[in-house]
Amino acid sequence: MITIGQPRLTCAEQAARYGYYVQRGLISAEHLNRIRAAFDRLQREVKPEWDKPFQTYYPNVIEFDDAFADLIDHPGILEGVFETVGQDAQIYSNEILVSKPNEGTMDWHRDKMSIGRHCPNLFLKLAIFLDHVAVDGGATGVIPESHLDIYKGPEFYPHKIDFTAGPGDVLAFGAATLHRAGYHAPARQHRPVVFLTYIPWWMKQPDYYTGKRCEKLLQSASPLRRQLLGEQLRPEVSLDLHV
Ligand SMILES: O=C(O)CCC(=O)C(=O)O
Repeated sequence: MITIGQPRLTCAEQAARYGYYVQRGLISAEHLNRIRAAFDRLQREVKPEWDKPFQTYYPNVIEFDDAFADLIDHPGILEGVFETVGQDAQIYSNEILVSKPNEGTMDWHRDKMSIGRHCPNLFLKLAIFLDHVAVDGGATGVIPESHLDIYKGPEFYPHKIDFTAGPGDVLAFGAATLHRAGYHAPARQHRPVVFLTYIPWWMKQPDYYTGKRCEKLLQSASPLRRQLLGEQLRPEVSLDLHV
């Protein structure tokens, strides 16, 4: 194959350089339909952990329906995650955040700076979009290169990107990357996004993550899924080697 121009950056290279990467149309239409049906059922059957005027939060959704669980080891998702976090990746958290029409925007913020100040992209949060999200529909914003100087905040704001997503798009960003949910106009639909966060094996999962103890998930889990759930590292993955 003849390559003309510059080689494309890998996901890990984009994360290192810009603090985020994008995978457009990664989730198939069939899987998205399953996810939408599961989300409808979730809304009917589960009381959210919190329900604020601008946002509703459902944690640990992978335990609720296989449509969500099947995202954690989706080959395209793992390609970027393994490149960026490493072959020893596991889940840190998994939730759905529903943005709702609001008067303003969420504040720009960074996640888990105890991790992010040392190794920003080893705490990698993936936003997985079910539907088209317009620029005024609660679009997730990220600020390129904001992970490069954690002591700066407002100086970065003019350089924001509001991510206008399509169905099945994935936006992945590290802990130190400034991000937020943007303006959500009254006429726009509620905006559910599945968030999956991955960390390396040696980092601690939080207490509120319960997938590791979920019998239903563990019973049928492949060795790869057991690792991702945080139960057992795959035998072929060694923490003493870098691959
Ligand atoms: O809902 C969004 O688009 C942003 C979510 C967010 O800021 C977060 O998960 O920390």
